Amino acid sequence: MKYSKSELLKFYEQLVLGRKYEEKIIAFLAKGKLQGFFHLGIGQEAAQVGVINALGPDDYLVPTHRFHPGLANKLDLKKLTAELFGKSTGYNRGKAFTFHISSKKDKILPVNGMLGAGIPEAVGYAWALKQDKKDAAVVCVMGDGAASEGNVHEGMNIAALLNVPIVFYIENNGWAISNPIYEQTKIKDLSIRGMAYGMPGVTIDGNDVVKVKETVEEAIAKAKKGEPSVVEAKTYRFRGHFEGDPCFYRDNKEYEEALKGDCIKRMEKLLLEQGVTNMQLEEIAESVQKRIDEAFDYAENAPMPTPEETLDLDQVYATNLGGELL
Ligand SMILES: Cc1ncc(C[n+]2csc(CCOP(=O)(O)OP(=O)(O)O)c2C)c(N)n1
Repeated sequence: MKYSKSELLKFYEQLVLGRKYEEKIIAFLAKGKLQGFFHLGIGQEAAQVGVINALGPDDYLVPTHRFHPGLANKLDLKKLTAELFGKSTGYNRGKAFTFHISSKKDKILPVNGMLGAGIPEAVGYAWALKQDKKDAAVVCVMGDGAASEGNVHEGMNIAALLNVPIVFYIENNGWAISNPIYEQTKIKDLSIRGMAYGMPGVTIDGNDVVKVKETVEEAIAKAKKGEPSVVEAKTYRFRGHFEGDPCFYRDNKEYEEALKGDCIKRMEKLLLEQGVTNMQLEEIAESVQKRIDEAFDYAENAPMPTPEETLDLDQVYATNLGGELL
């Protein structure tokens, strides 16, 4: 194994942080302490944590509406949580909520609410990096459903043509709301779509955090040399499309099968084989839970934006452009 025990433990900690962060969101929704439309990435932590670890300090990320486990590991947990609560100390002063959180400082670009429409925007960011001769790339995340939108294909085509530094990262969780991947497209691996535009593509196991990190790292290095590509990470959406979705359309057997490949259980098995004790794993889980609880306490007690702040159109505009307002 190329990674030391402490490096693997760090991955484990990040996966657990992503999982427990969203479990806390579920608990708060159930208590009515948090409101809104949440799309959770439970089950998809490795596919997100791997990407976060592949990014260099100058690289940009365009996440999705389901990227909380990744963002929890990239951003300040208190400011992130305050944003989910719509508070004025959140990343975007409560104006972005879960969908559009962005941070210039952390190079997190905003998500476009129109599925797939953000992909040509991401290509534009990457093209700007190239024009400015920056040694940096954009990782543009999208779901399997988004990958079938027309905008994505326009974006991929122009990115390949202009050799812009971008990685198209498809986080394939098997479902687009109630539409399973096998009813959406005839192809088995979405990464082959790159071929149509003259770009390489690779499909990987998205529940293997190390594999995701290494593959995206390599794709970023190539993107910086003017070789964009497609990476598809196959994973599974454990929850419904949104919190409150009863998921009647999905066969429970499929879900139960997917649980066997849970990325956290896999990492636990690997660590135990390497001599890590259950006690060590529990200690990690406890310290992560403490950080999450503190972030939620902070967010609950943070001030709401004032009416003046809410109506400040400059702030609304800046938020939509990915401006960090604090
Ligand atoms: C243009 C457009 N059509 C439909 C929607 C509604 N919508 C929101 S999420 C979603 C499914 C997305 O599926 P996928 O890209 O696989 O991502 P996932 O939600 O599974 O992470 C749809 C259809 C939208 N936001 N924009």
